[in-house]
Amino acid sequence: MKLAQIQATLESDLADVQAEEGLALVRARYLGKDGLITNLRKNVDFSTMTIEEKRDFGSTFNTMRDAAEAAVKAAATRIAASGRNESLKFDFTLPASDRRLGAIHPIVRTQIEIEDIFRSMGFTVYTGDEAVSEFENFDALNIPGDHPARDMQDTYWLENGMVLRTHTSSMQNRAMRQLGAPLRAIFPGRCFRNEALDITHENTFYQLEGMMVGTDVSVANLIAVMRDFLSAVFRTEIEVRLRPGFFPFVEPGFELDFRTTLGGVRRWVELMPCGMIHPAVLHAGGVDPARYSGFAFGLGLTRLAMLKHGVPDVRLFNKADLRVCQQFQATL
Ligand code: FA5
Repeated sequence: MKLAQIQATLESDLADVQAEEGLALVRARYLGKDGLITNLRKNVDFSTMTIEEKRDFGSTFNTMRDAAEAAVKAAATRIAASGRNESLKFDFTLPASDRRLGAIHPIVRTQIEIEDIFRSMGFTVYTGDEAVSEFENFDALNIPGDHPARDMQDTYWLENGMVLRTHTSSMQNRAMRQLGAPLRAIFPGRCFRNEALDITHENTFYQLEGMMVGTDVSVANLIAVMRDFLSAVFRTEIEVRLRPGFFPFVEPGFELDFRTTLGGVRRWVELMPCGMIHPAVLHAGGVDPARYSGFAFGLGLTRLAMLKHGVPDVRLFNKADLRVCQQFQATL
């Protein structure tokens, strides 16, 4: 092959190559031990050449070899910059270079914060099951089969007779049986109701239940714990008030409101039902109601996350809409 021909094929071979592996082959073909350019020198019979001819050949050869090396180097740079180096294997041990790593979901984030606050007040975090027995979800909570309160929580029944828990109160019985009295525990988790969906109702949402059982636990303890807890969540002094509320598993039962300045307006916000645990519920959990009393509350964790982060529609939480998620990425 003539010099000009070798140069031309080298250029076209380099233009075609897309990966480091291919480039190594091209380099070997021209500049390797048995390469087309290398062989040009091997095949010359220097014995028949004058000194001048030898000098000319040496200079032409060196120029050509250096130009070929430079062209191979330029191709290597191009391949690296294109990011299409197929010969590179993905190394899972490398540290992440992309800092957009995602963020903790605002509900989970709120849950973690609340767990920390309650742990600091001596509460245990207790997780339960999402599928529970009818007994745990209803009967143990003083809601027998014919009780109208069952209709208020439109229930998903499983074929095996169990239910997708409609509220985290379904953990109360199990906690009393397993932990015994006295106890302080919270149970965060997902609940399910066959609801008509709107901006405040999802069929899958989070609650965070809490209970404190001891020898002389009173409504005053309930108010104090709730006030401290909410002040820690909102990082400002919070006032609370109780209004009467009805749930078969508490007596007396309350709706708890809190007051703070949200969105520039100082107002009462309805937050959670709570009350003193009904003696029948203590009894069903193996706790002697003559000796122990306690309070329980059922916080709408999803609703609290909405309040805390100004989310206007509960359905946004379950939609996995990146435009929503990315806002939390920036703020959390
Ligand atoms: C209960 O579920 C009771 N178990 C709470 C309770 C616990 C009372 C302990 C007394 C003692 P309720 O159905 O009101 O109560 O639900 C409690 C909270 O869960 C509501 O205030 C609301 O914040 C939230 N919640 C209820 N249904 C939904 C829903 N479909 N979507 C989102 N949040 C909901």
